Amino acid sequence: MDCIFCKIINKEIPSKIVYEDERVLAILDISQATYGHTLVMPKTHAKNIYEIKEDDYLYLMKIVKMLAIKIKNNLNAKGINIINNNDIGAGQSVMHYHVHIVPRYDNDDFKIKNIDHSKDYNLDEVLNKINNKKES
Ligand code: DGP
Repeated sequence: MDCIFCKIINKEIPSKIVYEDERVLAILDISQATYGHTLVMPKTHAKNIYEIKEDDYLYLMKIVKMLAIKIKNNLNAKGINIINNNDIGAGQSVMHYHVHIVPRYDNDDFKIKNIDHSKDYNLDEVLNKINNKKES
């Protein structure tokens, strides 16, 4: 399979390994958006959150929690963002499920833009659509 993360998992491509066990690999992200930016991925290939087996997902998130605490403490981060992009439309560029652990520091230049659109939407309509209910 032509998957760059599978090649990293199989050690065909080198990486800086933060953590490894039989089910999960965590490596330093090549981009280092912030100091210590880490990617956590399942060893069994799955494209995204829709495809990953629930059991693999739950195990992986346990490791994400453990590493988030370790990274925050040992790198003296001010905080941690946990990010997972699914589909090109959400910014996913590598089609092997992964979670970004992004440690945050003062003036680190990392941005998540969140604009308040609450006045633009009917929240009951949103709820009905999410739950596939007809409007009353
Ligand atoms: P995303 O856009 O959520 O699919 O994130 C993919 C990330 O993978 C991106 O931050 C850069 C990182 N990345 C891509 N190729 C490599 C690689 O060969 N090695 C490492 N360590 N990271 C990579």
